[in-house]
Amino acid sequence: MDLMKLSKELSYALRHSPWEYELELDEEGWVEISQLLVALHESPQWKGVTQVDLEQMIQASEKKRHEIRSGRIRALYGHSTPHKISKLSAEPPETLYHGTPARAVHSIMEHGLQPRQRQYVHLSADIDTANQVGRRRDDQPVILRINAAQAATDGILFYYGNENIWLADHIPARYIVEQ
Ligand code: HQG
Repeated sequence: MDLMKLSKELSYALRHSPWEYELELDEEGWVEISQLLVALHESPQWKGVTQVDLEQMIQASEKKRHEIRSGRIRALYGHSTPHKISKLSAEPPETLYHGTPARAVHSIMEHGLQPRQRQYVHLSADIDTANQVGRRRDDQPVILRINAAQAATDGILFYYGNENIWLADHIPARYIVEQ
């Protein structure tokens, strides 16, 4: 079983297009695994997929993108579905980071970090992660430093994605510094 391909299919279903799989995400993005498996089994390449495969997929992935709990599964971040997934706000680390292509920096320093196509802005807990995120779009991404503690004090909400990723609704430019 190609676990990376399975992970991509799951991210597509659980972040972007659940209706194509006749799935409905609940408020926190969960779906029943049994329903997901019914949908996957309709496709010849996923005919034999089981819950154990989903568990192995999560374990084998370098990034923790999905989570299984009590017979349900969800994507932890990345959503673009129209109904915003609700996340519990949490106290962020003092500093967060964001890796972005050089061409985006001017606009970010003017308008702040915006979620663009997704529901939330994605921030990285460390510079390595920010670099990885930025390299998806630019060989030499710019790493922005976010003064998360100050933003939180001023009332900006942050949400936990996974140990490397934090989310926010919008980060005004005054909390962002070019590294
Ligand atoms: C940029 C992947 C101009 C922002 C990654 C980014 C991450 C602006 C792009 C996760 C802007 C949005 C999310 C502004 C933001 N002007 N550009 N005002 N505000 N941008 O893909 O953070 O592998 O939606 O800098 O690793 O790159 O799929 O967000 O370049 O964790 O699990 O607009 O997705 O995870 O791009 O990536 P994205 P992102 P997975």
